[in-house]
Amino acid sequence: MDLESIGAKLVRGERLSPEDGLYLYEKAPLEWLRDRADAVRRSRHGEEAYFNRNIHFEPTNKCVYACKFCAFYRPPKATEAEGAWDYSFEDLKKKLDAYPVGSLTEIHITGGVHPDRGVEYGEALCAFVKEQRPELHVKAFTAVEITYFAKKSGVSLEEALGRLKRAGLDSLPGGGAEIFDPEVRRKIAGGKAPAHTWIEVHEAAHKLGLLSNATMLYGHVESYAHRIDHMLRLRDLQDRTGGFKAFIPLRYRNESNALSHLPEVPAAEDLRNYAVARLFLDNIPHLKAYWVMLGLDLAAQSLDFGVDDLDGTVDDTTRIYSMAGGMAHPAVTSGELGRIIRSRGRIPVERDSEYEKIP
Ligand code: V47
Ligand code: SF4
Repeated sequence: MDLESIGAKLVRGERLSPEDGLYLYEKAPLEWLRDRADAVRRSRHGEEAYFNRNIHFEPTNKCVYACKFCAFYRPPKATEAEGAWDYSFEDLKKKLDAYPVGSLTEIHITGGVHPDRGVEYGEALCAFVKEQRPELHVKAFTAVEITYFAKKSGVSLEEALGRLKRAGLDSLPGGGAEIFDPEVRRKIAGGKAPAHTWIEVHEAAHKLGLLSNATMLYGHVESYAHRIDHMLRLRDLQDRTGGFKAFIPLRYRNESNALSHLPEVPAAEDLRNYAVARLFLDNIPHLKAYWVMLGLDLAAQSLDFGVDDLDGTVDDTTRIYSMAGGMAHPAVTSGELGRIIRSRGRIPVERDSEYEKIP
């Protein structure tokens, strides 16, 4: 195996094997990866790069789990003085009311896994958003939250998803995937839904017509082989269902958590990872650089390494990254996202949550 034979496969539009993927992570020069990933990206999306106008809502940071990388969670009995929050539907209404109709297209809802909440809570929350703002796409609840809802309410994953969909859920975010390998998962996220359950939730969602995203948390204790294994499991599921819209690699940030002794990977590693993801995951259409995690400069650079989507305006409504060492108040206007995209010679396109262009 060498770069020439992998390059020839890419030219022929042939799928890369796990061995090819590993070789690219370990041996390919960054410029080589950039040029190949950029060519594949261009063949799918031309010169266009996407963004949307969204906010996040994180109902609570109280969580029955204690993932080692997580700076956001607090134990369920924690008080406000200890940094815990638990917003009411009235609080959510106030947040929504701050945005005039037409200024947003999506709300992204995810948070800690509250011990008392089952699927009834998820249904009520989706229905409340739809009642307040029927025009918003509700992308809500990771597979980990949905697994807990189902267990708490004593229903199957299919039933939980069906009920959430009927209440107003439109799609699932990609969180909770972390790294699928059981040994790594045990070390960093022991206790929460295992890989096969995460996959089952997304498979069941896709079968119900709910689209979803997939993430990968990298740059902590995993190896390149673990990243390839993770993407292979996603690629296999996507072959079965076609329900993933975007893949979102998330670099481990090391502030205020139980793994703070681990250094963060350098920017070149983020770019390498985007490029390999674009080349290896040949069946997930969009590769998203979540600028909140990367910062705007690196997010702009990532557009040259296979990325075609920068996520949304966010408007300082998420604390998952700010608490872990990301930007303190993550917010940009759609104009700023447009300027960043144009700075890399690309055409900014506002999209809805299913990647339809908004004129
Ligand atoms: O699953 C938590 C990650 C995820 C840290 O679907 C951390 O459009 C790095 O999934 N360092 C939640 N990462 C966020 C998420 C997401 C974000 C944006 C868009 C979408 C989408 C999904 O955040 C968790 C976990 O992997 N995370 N703590 C940390 N210290
Ligand atoms: Fe809880 Fe999610 Fe943080 Fe894990 S990553 S501790 S499940 S909030």
